[in-house]
Amino acid sequence: MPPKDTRQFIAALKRTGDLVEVNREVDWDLEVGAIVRRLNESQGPAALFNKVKDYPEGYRILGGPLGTFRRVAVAMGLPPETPTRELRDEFERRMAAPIKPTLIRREDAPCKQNVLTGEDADLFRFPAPMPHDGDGGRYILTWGAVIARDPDTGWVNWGMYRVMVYNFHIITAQHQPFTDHWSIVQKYFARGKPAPVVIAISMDPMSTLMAMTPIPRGVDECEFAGGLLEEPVELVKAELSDIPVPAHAEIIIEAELTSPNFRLIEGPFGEFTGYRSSPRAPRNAYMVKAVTFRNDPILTVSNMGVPVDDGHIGMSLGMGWDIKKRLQGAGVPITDVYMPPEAAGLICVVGVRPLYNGIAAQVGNIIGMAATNIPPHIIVVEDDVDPFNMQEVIHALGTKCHPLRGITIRPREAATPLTPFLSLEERKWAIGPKAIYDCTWPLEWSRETEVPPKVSFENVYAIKEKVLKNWASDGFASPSGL
Ligand SMILES: Cc1cc2nc3c(=O)[nH]c(=O)nc-3n(C[C@H](O)[C@H](O)[C@H](O)COP(=O)(O)O)c2cc1C
Ligand SMILES: [Mn+2]
Repeated sequence: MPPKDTRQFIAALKRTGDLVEVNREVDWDLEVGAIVRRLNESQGPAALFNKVKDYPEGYRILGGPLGTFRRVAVAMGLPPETPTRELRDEFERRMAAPIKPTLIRREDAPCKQNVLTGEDADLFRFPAPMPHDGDGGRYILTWGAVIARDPDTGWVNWGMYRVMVYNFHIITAQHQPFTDHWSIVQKYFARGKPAPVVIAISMDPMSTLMAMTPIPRGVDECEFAGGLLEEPVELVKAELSDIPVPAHAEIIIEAELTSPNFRLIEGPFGEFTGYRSSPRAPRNAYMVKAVTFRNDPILTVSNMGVPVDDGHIGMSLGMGWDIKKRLQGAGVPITDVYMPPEAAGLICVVGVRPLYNGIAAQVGNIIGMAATNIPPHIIVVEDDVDPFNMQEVIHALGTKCHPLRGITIRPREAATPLTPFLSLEERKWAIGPKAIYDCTWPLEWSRETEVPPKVSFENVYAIKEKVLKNWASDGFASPSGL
């Protein structure tokens, strides 16, 4: 069974050897961040910090929850060594079968074990880390959900937004304009009303993964989390609003965005691209109204930066899922889609069956229509290349993509303002170019005289079968696959 809260997830990671416990006292000020960062960059295990400076015994930090595909497998209740493609296939199967949440009683909800309101709702009770040297403050949410309810339809949205502690009862956050969360908040502002918002930290790992996944507008992320968990997510009503909150989260912050003009300083922050690319600036501020939390709360921390971290793994699965669905929905003859986590969400590889000319351009058009944080580099390969196999993809890019005919530039697309290669002006207006690399042979080239034959074991040897038959008895190991 997939773990249904952070504690079960920690126990599962311990069993599979994917967690190291740190029992000496560590500092929330940079030390936790530095350790998690180094683990990310070396694809190391998750870390459980059992003693955090200045905080009571029992207040722990889980660092790097989903920083490897192995840990995603554990979170899905699969064997940790599940190959990436199989893991992704199972992810897609479960995403196709969402399950509606259930509402449980307040007294059964662990997140209500402690309830503090007013002045007592003090954010410094929790060991929010200063994640990177150079960050503008302590970040209480680096891996969690910001939850809001559409005032027109009742639809409940979960999105992931970094949240900085401004002072003991004010938080600041940065919202990219195209997100669902921001569209909901705007509706309250249009009516001159404050927007009630709930922040959930340390939910079960699948719920958190759904908060960062581009689920279509109007659909609840929470139902997909249920699909991935293969059972309903349990929710409970918030203390001060009618927003349902995840009952097994470790920490819940209930807050209010009072007006679009209530802006206080936020950032900078070491971002998912592996750079610090957005400035310290006034951004939206939320007033904290209540905090509720489990006894001995465990804060989950992701430390974004140079790949590979939890966000990159999550984007590979979540954004890959969204793009693949869009391409399939448009009837493009694709073989598969893979977003290599090493490219921090900025490269998407699309495999196609080259049935007609111009498929690469069509792929670019459709991905360009996604109102989401979309990759600026799209590599289109044909069906002799496995999009999951970077050795094959990089070979195709080098050998099949004509630098003039093969690269299509879409000069002014919606872009994330965090994209490091954009000019300051482009970042400010969230606009930038996109490149599509066509690594398919032109259909009009003669297969006999123009397309050069690929000199691979698979392609050129008539005696392939004989070699394969004797391979193991000759003493060779199977070539490592994915
Ligand atoms: C670790 C992490 C932090 C993120 N922080 C932000 C952020 O601060 N602001 C933002 O606009 N998007 C951020 N994102 C991207 C959004 O979570 C993503 O676009 C999500 O789909 C938004 O959900 P929504 O449109 O349902 O609100 C972050 C993603 C990850 C993985
Ligand atoms: Mn959404």
